[in-house]
Amino acid sequence: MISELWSRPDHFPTALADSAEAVERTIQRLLAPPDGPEARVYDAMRYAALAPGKRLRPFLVLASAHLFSVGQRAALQVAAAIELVHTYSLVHDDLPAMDNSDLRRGRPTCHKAYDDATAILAGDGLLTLAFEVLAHLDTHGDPAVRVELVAELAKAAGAAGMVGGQMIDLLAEHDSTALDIGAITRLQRLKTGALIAFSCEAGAILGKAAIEPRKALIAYAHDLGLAFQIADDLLDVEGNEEEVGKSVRRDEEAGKATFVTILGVEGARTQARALVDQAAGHLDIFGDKADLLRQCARFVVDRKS
Ligand code: GRG
Repeated sequence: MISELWSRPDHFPTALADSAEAVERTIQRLLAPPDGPEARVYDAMRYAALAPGKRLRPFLVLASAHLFSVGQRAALQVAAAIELVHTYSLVHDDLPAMDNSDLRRGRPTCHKAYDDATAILAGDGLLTLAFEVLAHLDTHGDPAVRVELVAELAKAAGAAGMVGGQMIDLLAEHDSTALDIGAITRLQRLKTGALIAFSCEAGAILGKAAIEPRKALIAYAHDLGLAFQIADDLLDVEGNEEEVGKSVRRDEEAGKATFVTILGVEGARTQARALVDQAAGHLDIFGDKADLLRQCARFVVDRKS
C-alpha cells in the first residue's frame, strides 16, 4: 500500500519527504552503473537525477495512485519514470543552446559538471530509460495499462506537450510583447502543465479508474500546473539564487513575457491562489483520501524553491 510509505499520511511535508526518499531509492536501483567506459553517462544521469529536487511530480503519481489503492511497487516505477523525464528536460534546458544555465538544484548544471556532449547523452539516456521502466512488467501486470502509460507520457513529453511548449518559448524569447495572456497560458500548459497532468492521471491509469474521477484529476492537474508556473515566475522575480537553487532574474534578462510581466506581482499571486482553490475543488469527489493532494496545491504556490 502506498500509504505505508508515509510516516504521517496527513502531513504533506513529511509525506513529500517520504515519497522523495522512496523514489530516490528506485532511481538508484534503475541507474546502477555498469562496468566499462559508458559508465560516464550513467554517472552524469545519476548526478542530474539524484540531485536534490523537490520530487513533486513523483509525489503526484503516488498521491493520485493512492486514491485508487494501487500497489506501492507499480506506483514507484511510474513515479521514477516521470522524474527521469523531468530531469532530462532540465538537463537539456540548461544547455548553452537553450537556457545556458550554470546552476540547477543548487549545484553546477550537468554540462558544467561534465561537458555538453555528455549532458546531451545523459538527457537522452534519462528520457529513454523512462519508457523502458514503464514497459517493464513491474509497472503493471496488464500490458494494456503499460501501453497506455507509455502513450500518455510520450504525448505529454513530446512535441504535442513539453517539447512543443519549449519550442514556443524559444521562439518568443527576447520579445516581451510576443505573447498575450492566452498564448502564455497555452505555452505553459504544454511546457510545464503536460508532465504535471500526466503525473496526476498516471494514478488513475494504474488504478483503471472510471472516467469521472479521471476527469477530476485532469482538471485538478490543469489548475495546479498553471499555479505552479505562476509561482515559478514569481520566484524568478522575488527569490534568491541560494534558496531557489537555480539562476534567477532570467526571465527579465531575456526580456520574456511571463504571468508576472502581464499580471504584475500582486495580480499573479492572486491568480495563483485562486487556481489553488479551484484545483482543490475538483477533488471533492475523493473526500478525505485526497487531503494530501489538496495540501500539495497550497505548497506549490507557497514554496520558496
Ligand atoms: C528541453 C524539451 C525540453 C524542455 C524543457 C521543463 C522545461 C522544458 C524547462 C525547465 C525550465 C523551467 C524553469 C521551467 C519552469 C517550470 C519548471 C519545470 C521548473 C522546474 O521544476 P521543479 O521546480 O524542479 O519541480 P525540481 O528541481 O524541484 O525538480
